[in-house]
Amino acid sequence: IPQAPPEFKSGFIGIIGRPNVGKSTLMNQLIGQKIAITSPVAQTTRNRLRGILTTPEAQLIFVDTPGIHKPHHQLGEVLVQNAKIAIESVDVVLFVVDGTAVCGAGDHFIADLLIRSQTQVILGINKIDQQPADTQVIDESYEQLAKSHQWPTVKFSAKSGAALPELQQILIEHLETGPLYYPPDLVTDQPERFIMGELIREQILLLTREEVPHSVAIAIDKVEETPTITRVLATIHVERDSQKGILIGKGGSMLKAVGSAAREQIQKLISGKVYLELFVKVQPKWRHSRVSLAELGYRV
Ligand code: GDP
Ligand code: K
Ligand code: MG
Repeated sequence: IPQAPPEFKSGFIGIIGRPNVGKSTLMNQLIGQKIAITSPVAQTTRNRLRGILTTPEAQLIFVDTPGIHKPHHQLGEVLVQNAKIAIESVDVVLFVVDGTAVCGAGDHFIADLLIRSQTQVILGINKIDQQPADTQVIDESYEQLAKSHQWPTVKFSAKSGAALPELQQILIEHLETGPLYYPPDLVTDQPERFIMGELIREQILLLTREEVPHSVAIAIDKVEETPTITRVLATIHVERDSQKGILIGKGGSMLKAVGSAAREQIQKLISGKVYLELFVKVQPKWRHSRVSLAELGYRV
């Protein structure tokens, strides 16, 4: 890693917020590459994932986190615990809220967590591209929150990119001078294999019925590079036979749809041709077992 110039700024920025406020979309936009999967489904993001943005003056290391909500089962508790650790271990928290709705109980729950930590907070109001014509009530609800804690506020759209340069500038202003933590051309701390698995999971989230998505875990069994094509073998673990049935679909149609969409995404990721082969395996109740969670690569 090259040495940073004298005035260079760097640091870790935790992206925190309720599910579906656009945290992962924002990180992808800021770093300019899709490394975090996004979808309208809550709990799309399971692991903490770093996205790295290096400019001539700064290196911003974004930590994307699963949305914070009240836990219902063991995976949920692990997710909230990880979010709390993320808050403590970063230099700045970017608290993302949904600008299309007023500040709600879920936002206040997170605000309480943030106040109890010592970390500097910046309030980010997202989705301004979709705000209703009269935003006064919405704006006031967030202004009140920001004012009582003296949080700087930025409004932007992760989707359209509006005001993201301003957001980036404010974030840099709140970082201290520091070293390059990662090589300037690196965009994520995760291995390519992990992102491949996530891109497969994203298509399952987008294409299958509600009960399936939360029960899947992807294992990349093999990545074989030849001069012309990259061959990827992956296993989709589900909890029940019925979910396996849904995932495979009539005559294999669902698995085929998931596979061809995921293949296109993986091709973009590696900028090359991909042959993707998917298997489905039933592994009951993996969500409740710490051993299985660890085996499948989740931090427990
Ligand atoms: P996360 O759960 O907070 O990581 O949210 P995601 O990034 O997965 O996004 C949740 C949904 O909100 C997706 O359907 C996104 O396309 C959508 N979304 C994210 N940012 C914006 C935005 O700026 N404007 C609009 N209109 N939609 C957005
Ligand atoms: K989501
Ligand atoms: Mg996310």
